[in-house]
This record gives sequence, structure tokens and C-alpha cells, in this order.
Amino acid sequence: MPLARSMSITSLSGMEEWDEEFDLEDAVLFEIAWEVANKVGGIYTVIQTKARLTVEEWGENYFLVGPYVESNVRTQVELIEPTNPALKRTIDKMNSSGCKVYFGRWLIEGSPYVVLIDVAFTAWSLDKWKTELWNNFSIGVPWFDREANDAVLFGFLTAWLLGEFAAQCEEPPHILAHFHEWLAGLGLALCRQRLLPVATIFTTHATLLGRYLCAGSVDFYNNLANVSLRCLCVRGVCVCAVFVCARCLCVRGVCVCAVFVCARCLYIITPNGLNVKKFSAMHEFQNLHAQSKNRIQEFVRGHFYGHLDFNLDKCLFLFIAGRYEFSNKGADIFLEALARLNYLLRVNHSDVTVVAFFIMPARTNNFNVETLKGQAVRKQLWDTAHTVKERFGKKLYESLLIGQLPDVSKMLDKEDFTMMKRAIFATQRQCQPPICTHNMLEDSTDPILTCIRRIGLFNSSADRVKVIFHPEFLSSTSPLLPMDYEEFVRGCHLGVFPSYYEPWGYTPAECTVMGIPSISTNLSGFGCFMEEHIADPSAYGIYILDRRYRGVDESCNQLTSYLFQFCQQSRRARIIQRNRTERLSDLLDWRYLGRYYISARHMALAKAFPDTFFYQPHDSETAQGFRYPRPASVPPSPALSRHSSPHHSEAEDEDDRYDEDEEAEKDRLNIRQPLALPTKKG
Ligand code: U2F
Ligand code: G6P
Repeated sequence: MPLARSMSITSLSGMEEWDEEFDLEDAVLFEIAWEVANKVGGIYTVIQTKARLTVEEWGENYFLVGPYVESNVRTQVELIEPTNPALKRTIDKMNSSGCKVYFGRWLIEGSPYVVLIDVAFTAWSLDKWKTELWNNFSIGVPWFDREANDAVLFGFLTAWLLGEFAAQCEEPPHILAHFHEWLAGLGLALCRQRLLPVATIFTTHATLLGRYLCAGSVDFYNNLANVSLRCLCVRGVCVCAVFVCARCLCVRGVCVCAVFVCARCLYIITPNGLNVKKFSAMHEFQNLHAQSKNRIQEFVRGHFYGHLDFNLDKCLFLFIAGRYEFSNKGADIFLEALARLNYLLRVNHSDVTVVAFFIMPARTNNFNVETLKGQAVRKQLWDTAHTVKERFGKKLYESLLIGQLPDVSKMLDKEDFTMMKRAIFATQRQCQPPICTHNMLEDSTDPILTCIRRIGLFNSSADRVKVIFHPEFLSSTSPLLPMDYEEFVRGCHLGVFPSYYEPWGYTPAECTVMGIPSISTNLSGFGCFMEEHIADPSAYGIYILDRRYRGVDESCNQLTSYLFQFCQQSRRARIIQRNRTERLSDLLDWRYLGRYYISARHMALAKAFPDTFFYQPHDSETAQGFRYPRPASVPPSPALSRHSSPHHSEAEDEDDRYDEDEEAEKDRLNIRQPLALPTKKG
């Protein structure tokens, strides 16, 4: 076993220093999740962005455990021999007993070790394990549920791994196993039932229970107290698994869960962080915005060919992205608010056009012809313009070579005109620009399309709000919109995430660190966190919608008014607002938020191994809050700010950035109070 380590967290641009001395003597950390090296949703982002910090703390004794998925391994993992002798013996033993377990380095920042388990290879044990599950926990798993079957296999295999590892260690080890969400949760229940010498942590993230309840017609938040877990049979094993994990945890280890249903065993809420990369110059991210926006504009030129009757320079790009859960992610009220915004912009004769993107994966059979044609037509126009330009340039050059000014009327000949006319004819279009970029498999019942049909946002020329539904995650290899998600976000003006069920919500957090304003809600972890730590969030481009204490219609009006306000800002105001948004990124950095995880780990170790580890819970009475003050030099709302004058030159924009730098410095000096956190004595 390696030597004991200790760690300390350093100060982050004015935030309070938090010293933590905790000897991780002989401790080994296994972090177990279905999304290790396997992108499904937000949990992948948690694990992947946090890896570097956790590796810094735990070094050689940190192992991520996930499923073996060949396509992922081929692109993300370097398979190697296990480095830890006890783990090597464990993996060898399992592999000689009918399992397929791999060891490698995940090729991301921090290069953490990964143990990847091929669950399908051990599917022969499924029936036996399901019986065990029924006998010991009264959890019945339907035979046809692939996801639940995977959860059973993964749970039993990770418990096997941990048990075997404990047996293979020469001295009694201090194992800490951190399980993420229900898909990994059964492993935790089994650790407890088998009395393995393992300290455990459980993070719920979203629960299927929450997702299903919120997506239904239940008034979830006002009836939480009446929810009886035992009576709920929404999705058999998933619900039960979370419940069983929650119960077991109370006995050994720590439950870190973000939902109220598990409140009885909730110890710490762990806000999700990001791996924030700072640019040395403030305007660098502004330049990236401009570059990416140009690329989105190119796409829009193609998409709306033949109907480009709006000014692209006055066009704002809004988007919603994530798992396709129509009402949980708030796509329903976003659409409704867009319809209202369309009306407001029209009656106010606004010259602003809004293009709202919906990036939510649904079942499709590829891009549709009309959308691909749009990009082809745009390319053809570009090529034609380029050819004519070349010919024009050549004639001009030849004329100058013989010392004559060109006869401008002869610069374009008949052939040039024919070519240009043909290109223009190609842009004629009988139909409206499409709403959806793909052929949807369930077109007639799709919730977004159905809603659009109802509210009538059909991309007609009178509409000031246009809608584009891209039912697939973005990729830089797409023939349609060749940008990866990050580039796309940078090029947009506003992310809109009016979620109803959202334990955290990475999408608005990602916008923030890229300096893109966003709308979230007071029903999302992110929204609540920002509300708690920023005195005037909307001044920083963090709009938080009230979905907790208002009815749907009222929330929708509030959203409409945020959107309308946003559309009224000048370019200058937007630039300033982006600068402020970006300034919040420190708050979302793992280097800062990682401390909640650290605390949870220490708490779990101290509970499981009280003779070796000691954890002093913090006294909430004395804990002080941390708050970002109002921006120092400007009034609270950017819409009302001194910069709401009409647009002026880029040079003036540059001047403003310097103001902003100064303002940022003032704000930093203001930030001196510590964040309320559990502390401990070493
Ligand atoms: C839960 O998960 P979700 O999967 O619903 O998570 P989000 O937090 O909305 O994260 C979605 C991720 O997908 C990414 C985006 C986010 O990291 O960058 N993405 C992408 O890669 N490409 C695209 O085109 C669009 C999106 C829960 F519901 C959330 O509240 C929690 O935040 C999350 C983690 O705890 O777990
Ligand atoms: C960035 C660029 C500026 C550009 C601006 C456009 O700040 O550095 O050169 O004018 O973006 O902002 P907008 O909000 O209109 O996309």
C-alpha cells in the first residue's frame, strides 16, 4: 500500500481558503457509475470533469469502475495491466471465474485508472442474481427490462469486485466505494448485505422516480410529503434500488443525495462542478463567441434559403439542449413562451429575429432531404460567388497590368450573369424552411412537433421567432451543422433551461463558464445554488425562473418577459453581460466545489472506520454564507443599464471591456466571505 497522503485546498481568486488535513492512510477509492467512459447524460460530465482533481487527491489509489462498452473503449481508453497488486489478483481471479474485467487508463484530463466490467459476458448469472435480489431485498426485476437487467449484473459484479479486493489485500484495507445513481446502486446494497468492510457513499443525481412523477400529472413539489415510497411501483427495480440504497446507507457510510425523497438519509448536497479553463485575455472568449456565431449564421443561411428576409446581424440564437424529457426539461413552457415572444416582437415592430434551437435526441432515421439541400444550396451560392469573384479579379488584374483603369461595365460578362441567375433560381423554394432537421420516426406523436403544430410557429416569413429542432446531439462530423456542442453553445446568445425536474442541470452551468447567459429555474439545483450565492443573478446573465411558487401560466409569462427583455438589449449590453457571466466561472470550478465531495468521503471513512478516521461535522450555527455582490459599477439589470443605447462602433465595445476588467477587479476585492461548508478537525 502506498504512503499516507494529505491535501489542502488553495484559495480561488479571493474565495476563502479551506484547509483540510485528512490522512488518507492506506485508503483506496472506487468510484462506480454506469457513465464511466460511457456518455449517456450529465453523470458522465460529473465523473469526467472531476477526474483530475480526484486523481490529484488520491493518486494511484483511485479507481473508476464502469461498464465495458467496446466502442467507447476503442476511442477513450488505453488498456493496461493493473497497477495495484491486490487489484491485479482480484481481476485475475474474477476473469478465471467467468467474468470479463478490463483495466486501463481513461484518456481524459487526469488520466484516471478505470476498471471496466463486461456485464453481458456474465449474463448467465442473471437469473440466479435476480432470485437473490428477490429473496434478500424483495426487489422483482421484469425479464424484458434491459436497463434493469444491466443494473442487476453491474451491481452484483461490482460487489464481487469490492469483496474480492478486500480479500486480496494483505492488511485490512480502508476501502471507500462511491456509487452514482440507481444503475450502480445495487452494488452498494449488496456491500451492506454482505457486510463488506467498505465505507460507502451514494449520490442519487436524478431519480427515475422523480423523472416519472414530474413528467406525469402529479403536482410533485406540493405533494412530496405525501409520497409513499413503498407504494410506488413506477419502475420496479429502479425505484426500489434507490430506496434500498438509501436505507442501507444509514447504517454504514454516507448517503449523498440530491432529492427530497431521500431526505431522511441526506448528509451532503454536492453541487456539480466543471473543469474551468481560464483564458489569459478576457476578450478571448468573446472572440470565440463571434467565431462560433459566424458558423451558426452560415447554417441559418442554408436552412432559411429562399426565405432569408431577416437581418442576420440582428438575429439572436437561443437554445435548449439535453435529454429529451419534454416537460421535465421545460421544453413545453419554452415553446409556449416563444409563441408569446413572437407575438410581442411582431406587435412592437421589432427588427430582432430569434432563432430557437432544440437539441434533444429523439428516434430518427437520419437528416431530412430538405435540410441537407439547404446547406447544399448555400454552398452552391458561395461557390458561384467565389467563381465570379475570381473571374472579376483576373480581369481587374489584367487591366491594371496594362496601366488602365478597368471598364466596370465590362467586368461581368454574359456567362457570369447566366451562372448567377442559375444559382438564384436554385434558391426558389415551394415550402417553408423546415422545423426539424431529421426524419422523425414518431413524427405525429412527437411532443415538440405536436406542440409546434398547436402554437403555429412554422418559420413563416412573418414570424419573428423561428424554430429549429435538431433531434440528435451535435457533432463536429455532422454534414449539416459541423460543430461540437461546446462550439455551438459559445456561438449562441442565450441558453434556455426552464426545467421542472432538474437535480442540478449541467447545461446552464456550462453556459456560464463559457460566458453565455442562461435561464434556469428555482426547481433546478443550479438555479438554487446561483440564487444562494449571487446577490443579483440576472445582472450576471443568470436568469432564474420561478417555477416553484407560481403556476405554469405565470412562469411562462415570466419566461416571456425575460426573453423579450433580452431581445431589447443592445449588442454592447450583451457583450458586457457576457463578461459578467464569465466572471462567475470560479464558483462552478471543481477546484472549489470538489470540497463537498471531499467532505462526503471523509465523513464516510470516519463512519465506517472510526478507529482510524475522525470527522468533525461543521457547526451550521457558525457557518457564514458566501455571496457574489452586485456588479460594482452598474445598475442591477442590464436591460436598464447605462448601456441600453443603440449599437455603436466596435471600438466602443472594446472600451467597455476595459471598464469591465476594472469592475471585475472591484468585485473580486468584495468577495471575502467563506462558503457555508462542513469543516473538520484533522
Ligand atoms: C442528471 O442528468 P441529465 O443527463 O439529465 O443532465 P444534464 O445536467 O442536463 O447534462 C446533460 C449533458 O449533456 C451534454 C451537456 C451536459 O453535460 O454538455 N450535451 C452534449 O454533450 N451534447 C449536446 O448536444 C447536448 C448536451 C440530472 F437530471 C441533472 O440535473 C444533473 O445535472 C446530472 C448530473 O448530476 O444528472
Ligand atoms: C464578441 C466579439 C465582438 C462582437 C460581439 C457580437 O464580443 O468580440 O466583436 O461584436 O461578440 O455580440 P453579439 O451579442 O451581437 O453576438
